[in-house]
Amino acid sequence: MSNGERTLSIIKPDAVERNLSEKIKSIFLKNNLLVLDTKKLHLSKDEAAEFYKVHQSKPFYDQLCNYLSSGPIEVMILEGENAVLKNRELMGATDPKNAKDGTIRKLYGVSIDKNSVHGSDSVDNAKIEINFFFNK
Ligand code: IDP
Ligand code: MG
Repeated sequence: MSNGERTLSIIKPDAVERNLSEKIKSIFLKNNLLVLDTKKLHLSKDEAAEFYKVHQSKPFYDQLCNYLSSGPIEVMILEGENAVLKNRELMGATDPKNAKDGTIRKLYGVSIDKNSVHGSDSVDNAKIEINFFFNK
């Protein structure tokens, strides 16, 4: 049975490397986002480029793809009421320097690229991103 909105979360290489996965998941659970499925993997640069292709015109695209493919990541499907927006709020601003107290990026982010987590930015993109990793 499923009755909530879904979103995709990624724990990025900097956070996997520091063993922050369980701490980050506990923030989701405390905020009523259920972790429906999870997998750990290491993307190739081509796969990272495919995942981030919406950013291909940005000056930081190459750096972004190198970074996401630099080490293991953990991807998960989160489900709950307003999951997309709620996850974005829990993540905090893209640049950890601007993230509010208590957000994941404020707590754990190192820099604008090593900002510990990814989250889908809309319901439509969540579907595309979940399908990219989980085929569902
Ligand atoms: P988001 O992750 O908060 O949704 P986006 O604008 O979608 O932010 O950018 C995707 C990722 O690209 C960010 O998480 C960040 O790691 C990286 N990024 C965004 N803007 C910059 C930048 O100006 N310089 C370097 N990296 C950036
Ligand atoms: Mg984004």
